[in-house]
Amino acid sequence: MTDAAGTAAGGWGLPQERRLVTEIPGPRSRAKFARRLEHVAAGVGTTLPVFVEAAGGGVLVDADGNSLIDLASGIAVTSVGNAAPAVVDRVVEQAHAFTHTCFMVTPYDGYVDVCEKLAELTPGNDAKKSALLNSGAEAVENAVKIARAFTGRQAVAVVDHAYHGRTNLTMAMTAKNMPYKHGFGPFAGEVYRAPMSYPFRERSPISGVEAADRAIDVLDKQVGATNLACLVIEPILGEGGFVVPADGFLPRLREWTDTNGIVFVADEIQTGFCRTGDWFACDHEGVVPDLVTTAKGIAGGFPLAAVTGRADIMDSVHVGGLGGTYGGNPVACAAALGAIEIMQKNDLAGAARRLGEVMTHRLDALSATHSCVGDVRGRGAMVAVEIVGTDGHTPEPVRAGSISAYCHSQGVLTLTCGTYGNVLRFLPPLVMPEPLLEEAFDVVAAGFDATA
Ligand code: PLZ
Repeated sequence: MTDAAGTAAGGWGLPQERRLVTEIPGPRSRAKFARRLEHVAAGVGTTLPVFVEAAGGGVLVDADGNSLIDLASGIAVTSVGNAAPAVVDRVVEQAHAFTHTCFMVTPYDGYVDVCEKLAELTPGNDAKKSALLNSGAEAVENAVKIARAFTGRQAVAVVDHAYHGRTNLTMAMTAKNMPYKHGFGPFAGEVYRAPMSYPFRERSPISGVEAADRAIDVLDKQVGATNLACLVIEPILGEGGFVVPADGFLPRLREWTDTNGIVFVADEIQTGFCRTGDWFACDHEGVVPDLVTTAKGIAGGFPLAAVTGRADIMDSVHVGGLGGTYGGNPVACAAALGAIEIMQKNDLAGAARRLGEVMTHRLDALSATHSCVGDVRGRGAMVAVEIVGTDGHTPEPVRAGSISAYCHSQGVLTLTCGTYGNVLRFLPPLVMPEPLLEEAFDVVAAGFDATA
């Protein structure tokens, strides 16, 4: 067991094991779920209806005493492990000192400390500044505000299969209709979509640079580069299916935005903070964005998000133009400082690479024996498998869902994603003990067999 996993497990005494004592969900979870249905709006979905009562390291313990292996991390959030002691201790200490002042009313150190860390850790060596917010969607909204203020332009470019959030502007920026947008329009204007590099679904092989030129052509012809305030792009698509663009795609887009005075915004909300085996996914190809949006992994489960970028761009907004009541809440900032400390001390980027090797190895083996495996892809501990029909191409969301449901029934929490809903994605906490990850993938493999 690694130091990080040892700390996470030891601190909270939760055995790092899969343990089933009832069917999933068990009777207590089912009773609680009935109450949930009575009181919680139907529009709020549920992936797996077990009620969690404790979580630590790589496991979730439910109301019936089942211990599930966590391959979701609350959608790429608890990278440092659930209830990581370094996070919890700082949170408790901060909560005893004070819980809120509103940074715009009276400032405090934690907010500034997080901004200093963000300047140090995000790509690029220019002077950088940050603004702190509550959610990923809010960070994306603010990045667009800042880009518009800086450029004096209005248009926003995004790509096919993108996911940027559920607020009105970010719904417009998100590609997928169901469930994110259906019936919720009208959407914000001045958002334009360009083709993405999606190697597995290209009709014929196309390089990253060619795919970028295809996107640039659409934006040049349909919007005009000089009308664009920003290009907002996830360096690896998250909800859209863990799509890794072909090498050269992001660098070519970066070059084009630079030449045309367009602010390049990397949405690293899902990919950031060691998830992909680097601090940020942009690091892999040496791409330095103008602005980076972060959230999720930043604070070990507390609601915190940020826009970080070149000081001259960040400072182009008038005083009072950015903010919000809770943005950079002191307790969330304390959590972030604890989470970042764990990532640095325990080299969680290295841990992500090792976990990624285990997962990729297991999925490659499945691909040799199961024709439904269309594509195995991802980077670091952000890995996915795209499930297809016998033609090797047609998306099979039902099969992906069945495999996921099998995993759930056996005590392994998996997620699906993708425009076609046919992608199984794996996001273990980066402190996951390797034997536990291997056990989880024994279950995943059995799920492929059981649904064949
Ligand atoms: N940008 C790249 O991944 C959030 C969404 C889950 P919020 N992804 C999980 C769901 O169904 O709502 C996300 C993301 C990227 C932005 C966001 C939005 O972040 O914190 O959920 O607002």
